[in-house]
Amino acid sequence: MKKICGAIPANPEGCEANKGFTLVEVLISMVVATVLVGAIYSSYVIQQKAYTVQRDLARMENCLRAAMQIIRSDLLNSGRNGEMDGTLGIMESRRWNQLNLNTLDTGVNGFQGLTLTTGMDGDLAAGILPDGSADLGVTQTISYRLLDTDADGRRELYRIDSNYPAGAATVPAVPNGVLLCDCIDDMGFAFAIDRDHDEEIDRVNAPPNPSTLIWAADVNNTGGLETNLDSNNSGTITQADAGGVAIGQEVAYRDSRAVRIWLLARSARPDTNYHDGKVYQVGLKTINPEIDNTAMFRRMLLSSTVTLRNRERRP
Ligand SMILES: [Ca+2]
Ligand SMILES: [Ca+2]
Ligand SMILES: [Ca+2]
Ligand SMILES: [Ca+2]
Repeated sequence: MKKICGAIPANPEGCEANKGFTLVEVLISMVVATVLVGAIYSSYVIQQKAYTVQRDLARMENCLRAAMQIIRSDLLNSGRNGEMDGTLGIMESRRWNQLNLNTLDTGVNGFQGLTLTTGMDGDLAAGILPDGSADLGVTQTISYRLLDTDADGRRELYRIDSNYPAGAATVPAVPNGVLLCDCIDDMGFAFAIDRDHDEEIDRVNAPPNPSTLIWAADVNNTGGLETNLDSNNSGTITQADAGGVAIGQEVAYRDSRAVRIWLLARSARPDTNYHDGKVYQVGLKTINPEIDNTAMFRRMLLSSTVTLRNRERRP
């Protein structure tokens, strides 16, 4: 018959031992628990990091696509109902300082912008529209600029609209400006042109590809197009084009017939487990993250071409 044992003294003779855990067992349990909690925590951290990266990428992509859509739409409307005398349409695409709206800058802090105009209600001349309403002869000037107003190393893309109330600007330094994207690394534009006005976009007939388009840009920042960015006539603009080749006499923006747009976004935070070995071409600029020591940032490049609709009439 089993004896019921009291609590004290422990394990008197004849009693069935009421064993607790030994110190070794407790230590082993603690080690196992610690390892388990550690594994669960690292798995949580890894998942959290993956989630943050995915969220950042999704945000960049949404931002890029929305901005591209707005730029495309403005380009399609540029020069609307306008005369082909240079008073409506694309005005300039030069490099501007990232801190000062009115300062041209071909250096490292200079970023390519775009300015275009459209007749708000007809053309520049006041008069009566076909539907009988008054044509006030009002124009709308829209500029796209990259600025780093919050000095975080990434550029903010602003759409500056002359018809937008200056008092309602989102940033005081950018009157009439609306912030489209705050994650931009760089922006670029190139222009397909018709210099001889034969209604055909001008091409280069040279090896290796006959009839490649001239993609002109204002590399010397003078306000006219003088450089073909596709200098090796490969049909694409890459680092191998080494900044482009001269096309002879400077071409006015009113002779452009299509616009190529590049938008490059960059993640907010560096990722020490990530290495970007790609080289990006954004218009006239080559961006090599390895050389810039920014290879731990994720980037996303979006490019699109707009054929300008409002170029059929000439004075
Ligand atoms: Ca910034
Ligand atoms: Ca032509
Ligand atoms: Ca020029
Ligand atoms: Ca090329």
